[in-house]
Amino acid sequence: MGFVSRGFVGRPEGRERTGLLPPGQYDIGGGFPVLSAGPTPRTSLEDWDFTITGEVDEPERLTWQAFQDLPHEEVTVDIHCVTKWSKFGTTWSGVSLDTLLDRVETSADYLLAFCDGGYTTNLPIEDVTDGRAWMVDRYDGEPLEAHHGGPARLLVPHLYFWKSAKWVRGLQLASVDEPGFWESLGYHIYGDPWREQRYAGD
Ligand SMILES: Nc1nc2c(c(=O)[nH]1)N[C@H]1C(S)=C(S)[C@@H](COP(=O)(O)O)O[C@H]1N2
Ligand SMILES: [Mo]
Repeated sequence: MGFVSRGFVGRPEGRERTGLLPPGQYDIGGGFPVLSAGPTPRTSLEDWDFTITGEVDEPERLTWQAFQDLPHEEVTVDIHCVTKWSKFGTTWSGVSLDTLLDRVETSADYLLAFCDGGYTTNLPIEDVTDGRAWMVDRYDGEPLEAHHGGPARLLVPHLYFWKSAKWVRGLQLASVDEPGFWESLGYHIYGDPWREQRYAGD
């Protein structure tokens, strides 16, 4: 029975843990490395907000309380870092990007997530809708620790983990796919671990 983890029993929405390793990855087991391009920013929850801007009819702004009041889902998924570690069966809780993007009218096809500290990452909207991405504020039943992206971060588990931006403060919607931080530095514009899209040209 040891193999029956919480993520293994049916959960309707989202991509669940598969126990499969994408090419070139290894299982890090119980570890959970911290990978940050700069210092951990600290924004108080009173000052925190989440905005959806850019090509939208009306920009949206949520306070921390308004974000908390949105329906949260628990998801258990595998994550895959471009530095080659993967971690199976990570459990998070957060707001589906379907729920967040339903709050604006847009014809945009892409978004750029922006963060405290200046990090950005680009994503097709198709990749963050239909139960494939969340703004998570809890990990393993606890509030998300600051070094792992708290108060809230993106979780886009079907792409390399650099797309799961930490300390996210908003989404800028656009009709063009603008490279974010790592994508501008030679990492792949899309980053599918199953196709091993680590670097531009892969
Ligand atoms: N804001 C921000 N988000 C970020 C990063 C970062 O440096 N800044 N690093 C990315 C990378 S490369 C990875 S692998 C994951 C690491 O998340 P973790 O530190 O919780 O393991 O966060 C991603 N999100
Ligand atoms: Mo990473």
